[in-house]
Amino acid sequence: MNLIFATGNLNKLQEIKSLIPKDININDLNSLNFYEEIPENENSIEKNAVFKAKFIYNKYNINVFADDTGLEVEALNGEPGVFSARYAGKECDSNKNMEKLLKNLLDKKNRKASFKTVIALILDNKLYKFEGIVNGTITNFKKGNKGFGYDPIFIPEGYEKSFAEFSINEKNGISHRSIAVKKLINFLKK
Ligand code: ITT
Repeated sequence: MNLIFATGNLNKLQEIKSLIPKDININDLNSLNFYEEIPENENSIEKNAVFKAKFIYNKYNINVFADDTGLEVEALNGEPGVFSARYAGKECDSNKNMEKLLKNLLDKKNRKASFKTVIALILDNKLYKFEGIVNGTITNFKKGNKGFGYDPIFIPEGYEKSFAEFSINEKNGISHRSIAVKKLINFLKK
């Protein structure tokens, strides 16, 4: 089976490729000569995932899935959530996003947070959705240099190290993305 993964994020691609069995062939957007950024203007993680998958499906009429992920922090009423990628504004990057988040949590005792991934799959013109959530806490400062995005400031429940201190295989053992991907794989194998 051939599937396009509609992402511009090479870290996600690497994580997902190492979870998907070899008989499911994943190609990225470069294989379609698509190098643009797909807009993410919806008001939920689920809707953004669906938008990204539909955007590519409508353009290329090809089986495709997309991943939208957000970090939801309890003491910030679920922020950055759908704004995770652009939390620190237009010129943001992961460091600026993490710094803003740590600053906003400076006076907060409640450090609870969760990562949520929704994968939207369009297969033979039908839409399917798969969700993965992992609970944890936000650190006081960045720890570790593996992973990507908010990984250095997120400690999953039951652990003492941040996701950026996990190897890719360890992260794939418990992460939000891996929970959603495993549901996707089970569905595709049926
Ligand atoms: P797409 O092309 O797939 O949309 P993206 O990087 O824009 O890639 P998202 O909108 O899903 O992806 O991600 C929102 C933000 O959350 C972004 O800043 C990511 O770096 C971050 N993020 C996503 N998955 C993460 C993970 O597993 N660990 C840490 N941060 C993550």
